[in-house]
Amino acid sequence: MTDLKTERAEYYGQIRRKNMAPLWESLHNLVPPQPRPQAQAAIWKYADVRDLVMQSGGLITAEEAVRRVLFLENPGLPDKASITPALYAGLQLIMPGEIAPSHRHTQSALRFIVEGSTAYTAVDGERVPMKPGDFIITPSWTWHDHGNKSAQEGGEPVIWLDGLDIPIVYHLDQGFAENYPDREQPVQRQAGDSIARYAQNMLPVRHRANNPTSPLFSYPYDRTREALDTLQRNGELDEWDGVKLRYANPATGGYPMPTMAAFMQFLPAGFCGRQYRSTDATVYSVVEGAGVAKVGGRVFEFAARDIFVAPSWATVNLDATVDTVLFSYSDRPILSALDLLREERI
Ligand code: 1HN
Repeated sequence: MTDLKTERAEYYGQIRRKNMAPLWESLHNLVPPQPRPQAQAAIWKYADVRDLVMQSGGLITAEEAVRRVLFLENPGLPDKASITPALYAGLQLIMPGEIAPSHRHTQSALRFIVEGSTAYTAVDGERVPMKPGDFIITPSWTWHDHGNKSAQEGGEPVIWLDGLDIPIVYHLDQGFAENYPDREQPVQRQAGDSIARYAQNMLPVRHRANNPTSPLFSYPYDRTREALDTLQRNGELDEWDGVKLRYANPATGGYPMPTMAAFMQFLPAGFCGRQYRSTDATVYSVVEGAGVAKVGGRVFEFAARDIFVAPSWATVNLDATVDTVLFSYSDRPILSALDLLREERI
């Protein structure tokens, strides 16, 4: 027995020197009966992190930082700039009068505005206002810069949640980036242009609806909230999800971007959600209200502006103590495209 062990160890040493390894030693880890995420369920309480985000405003300018962001790192994925294996999350701060300079990259980004109303983001020549609860996309390879009103114009610090596909793009060695020659890209379309073209249940007459990226950049919260509110008043209530909608590419009905899905859901006061799980690890941002999220074995009491994450295949129960609205995003389009997505309503 010991002889065989020694013999095998020697043999493993020999094959390692040839850049090979024995599958039989790792087969059970490589092909588990169900996902065993290294990512953990975790919560970032806004009350704990807001001051730290604000402090960064006194330590570095947006110009120097390029993007002044504290990213939220999953405690099970240290040093990987990952909140889930595929996705990144960060809290970005822009102070009055600042500009975060224009650039573009292959990574896709979404912005979910958390606090402050005076900033804008420019995407492909159009400036889009940023208001709390708005969902805004910066598709792959689109020029983008952010700005804020000056203090004299009433500018206030603005904080948003960035969601990007950084880890998966990094893992696939697909990162390309460029800086725009000027700090800001020129404004080429008037404010409201993309909403007028794409958010009125109409499309430009010759629009070709085959792009996997939404032509609509901004999904303002007042419209989202009204939709959820109407459905709720009309009696819609799923026992798992409450009232839940998915953000769509209006030209195709598909996801807003090829790598990230986003959702908004309303949970009425007293809602006690049934157990759910899915293989898309999901980041939640609390828009309004308060409640309890049970994620795997963990119990998170959440309040407005908190952020929490559910790993792949972790069970999730959502309870609301008062009327609650949750934004969430995940890598669902990737899993769907690869025919890997599984979900279970328990
Ligand atoms: C980026 O371009 C932004 O444009 C935010 O606001 C976060 C993280 C990594 C790489 C690029 C932005 C980012 C980023």
